[in-house]
Amino acid sequence: MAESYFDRIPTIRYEGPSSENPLAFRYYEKDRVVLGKKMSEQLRCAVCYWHTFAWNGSDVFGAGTFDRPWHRIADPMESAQEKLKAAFSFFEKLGAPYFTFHDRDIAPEGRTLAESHANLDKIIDLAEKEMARTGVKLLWGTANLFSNPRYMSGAASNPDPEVFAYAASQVRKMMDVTLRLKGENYVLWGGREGYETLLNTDMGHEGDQLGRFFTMVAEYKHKIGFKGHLLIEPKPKEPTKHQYDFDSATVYAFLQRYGLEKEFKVNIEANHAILSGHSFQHEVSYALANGIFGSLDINRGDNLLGWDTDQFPNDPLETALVLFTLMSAGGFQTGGMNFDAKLRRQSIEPEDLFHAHIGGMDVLARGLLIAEKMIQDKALTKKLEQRYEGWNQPLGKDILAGKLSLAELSDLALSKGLDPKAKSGRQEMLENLANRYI
Ligand SMILES: [Mn+2]
Repeated sequence: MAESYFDRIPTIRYEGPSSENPLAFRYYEKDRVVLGKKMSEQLRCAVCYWHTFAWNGSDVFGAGTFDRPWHRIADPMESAQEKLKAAFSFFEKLGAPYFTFHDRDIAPEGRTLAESHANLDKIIDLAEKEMARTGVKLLWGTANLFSNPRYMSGAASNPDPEVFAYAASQVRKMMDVTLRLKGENYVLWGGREGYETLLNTDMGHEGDQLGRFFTMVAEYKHKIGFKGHLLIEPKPKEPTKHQYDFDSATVYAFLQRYGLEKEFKVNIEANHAILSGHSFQHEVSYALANGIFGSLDINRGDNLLGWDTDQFPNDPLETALVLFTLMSAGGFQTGGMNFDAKLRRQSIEPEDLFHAHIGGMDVLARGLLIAEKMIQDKALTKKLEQRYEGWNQPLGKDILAGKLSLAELSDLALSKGLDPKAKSGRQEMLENLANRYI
């Protein structure tokens, strides 16, 4: 290619909220210190390879709409090299500190498993050089255990143990690659781990298979000395009717059943949270409360559509409330904000990829600044603490310390003639208060 795909796009810079330049940040100011760290270090934004460089804009009704030059190259390895060059030029111009990928996004599947591994090694040699050249880091790696028809009945939960073994080889390889590239986490998304009908599914058996797979992954992590977190990404409904990793609570129960709750955390996606019937903030709060919060796939769904639309985030209040929850708990450790988000099919030009990511990073930055005000003012936190203040009094403390039995509490309620009065939850007042920070 004589001209690179993103040549006409300038390096994106911070110009402040009054800027009218659509190819500039209005809030994302990477070195600005927010809550004790640089904005770039608090948000840890990552660009995903699959939607942004591998997907061609196709949907179930029609062909790809994006005319990406690397998709026109017939030789799959040459195409992968051009895609890699374009991807790193995108990361550099955008100024995103991290990226994420599946094995099959970055290098093509070969005729055999061994050839697939060899293809991956060749492209990873080049990726390693690009990472050194640009300073862009790997937030996490993962293996695609869902696209190839061999996985149509699941990977680890497949009725055929040979498919399980094939998946094990892919995951082992990608864990090695993630370690080599100093990736900060390793992700497992259930993909096709789930079922359509119990007429052909032994749910208990498939659970044991999945538990065994995760156990092997945890053992291998320790064997190779990978220090990052292992993350499971909950998702309901799609692609199978019943997905085993439905939501954070389901994942946590599963991990506890197989004694893996200290080995895995969750990678929570905004759109998946909505599809499971929760809010994004609920899923984040649940994971934090149970010590399994890991990382975020940042995107949004559509209120009118019941599937995974994976749109770029654009709601400052929703983002601020999630960041308020996360930052109040100390923020990310090894996780970050991965844009698992894709353009609409009609957004066909190179600059549309920039508009999408600039908007996403700006809404996160704005949300972070709002969350900072909420945390510093303490008004919301104080109201919450006041609501539970009874638990700091002797009765509440004794209950939680296990000093009173059910019968003793009953005797106490009767002897003191307890008659607790209902207190307002003040929801509307609190909603008004939250809106004042915007
Ligand atoms: Mn999604």
